[in-house]
Amino acid sequence: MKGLKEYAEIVNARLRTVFPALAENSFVEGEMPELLVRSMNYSLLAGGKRLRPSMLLAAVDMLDGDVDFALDFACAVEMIHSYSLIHDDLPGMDDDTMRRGRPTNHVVFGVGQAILAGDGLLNAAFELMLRRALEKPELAQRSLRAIYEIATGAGVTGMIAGQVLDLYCEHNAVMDDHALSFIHRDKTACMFIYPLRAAGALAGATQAQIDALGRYGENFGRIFQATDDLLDVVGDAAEMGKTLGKDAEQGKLTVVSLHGVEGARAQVRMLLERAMTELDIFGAEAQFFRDLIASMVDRTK
Ligand code: GRG
Repeated sequence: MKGLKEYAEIVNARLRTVFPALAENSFVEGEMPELLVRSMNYSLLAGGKRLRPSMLLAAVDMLDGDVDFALDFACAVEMIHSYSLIHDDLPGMDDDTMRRGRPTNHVVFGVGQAILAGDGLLNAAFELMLRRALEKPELAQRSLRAIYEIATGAGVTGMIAGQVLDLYCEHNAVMDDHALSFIHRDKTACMFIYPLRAAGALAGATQAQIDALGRYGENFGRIFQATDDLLDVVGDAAEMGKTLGKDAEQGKLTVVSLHGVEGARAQVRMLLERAMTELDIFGAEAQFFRDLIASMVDRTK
C-alpha cells in the first residue's frame, strides 16, 4: 500500500494528460476550444490535496483490485470536485476570490466562462469513465456500477442536494442540527461515500465491504467538515494560509456555531470511533484509512 502523497502524484500525472487524451478520443470526433481547456486546467491543475481520488485508489489497492484501471475513475472524481469548487466560488454562491492559493476561476476567466469550465469538467468526468469502461468490456458491469455510485454522490440526492440546502439555510437563516446534519452528509460526505463505494465496485468487493466503505466515508466526510468548522475557530492562520473566523463573521451554520468548540470536538471523537469500527472488516489492510482519519483529527487538538 502506498501513502497519500504517492497516490496523489499518480492522480496528478494522469490529470495533466486528461484533456489531450479526450481530444484524441478514438470514439468521438471533435475539438475543444483552447479557452475551455485553459480554464478547466486552470482550476483542475491548481494543486489541491487529491484526497477523494487518492482514497478511491487506496480502497481499490486494499481490495487487491486493478489500480491502473481505476485511475480514470479516480481522476473523474477529482474533476467533479473541481467543478463543484468553481461553481461554489461564483458570485451567486459563496462569492470567493481565492481558491487553492490563486484567484478563483471566474475572477480570471469571467463568470460565464467559469460556469462553462465547471460544466465542462463535470461532463468530461463522465466521458473519461465511460471511455475507460468501453476499453474493457470484461469490466463493464463493475464500471457501470462505479459510474452509478459516483453519479449518485455528485448528484441530486448527494452533493447538489447539499449545496441547495446550504444556500437555502443561509438565505433563510435556518440554524438547526437536523439541517446541518443533512448538509454535512450531502454536500461534503457524499463525495467520500460514493467514490469509496465505487472503489469497492471496481475491485469486485462484496456488498458488505462496499457498505462498510460507504459508512466509513460518511463518518470521514462528517469529520472532514467538522474539522473544517473547528479549524476556522481554533486553527493557525499562518499555518493554514487563509483568513480564519470567516464562518462566525458570516453567521454560518456550523458544528461550532451550534455546539461550541468542545461540543464539536466531542462529535469528532464519536465519529472517529464509528469510522474506525467500519474498518474492522478489512483488518490490517485498512491502515491507510486509519492513519488518514487520525491525522485529520490531530489537527484540531
Ligand atoms: C456547486 C453543486 C456544487 C457543490 C459545491 C464542494 C462544495 C459543494 C462546496 C465547497 C465549499 C466547502 C467548504 C465544502 C466543504 C468542504 C470542502 C469540500 C472543502 C474543499 O475540499 P478540499 O479541502 O479541497 O479537499 P482541495 O483544494 O484540497 O481539493
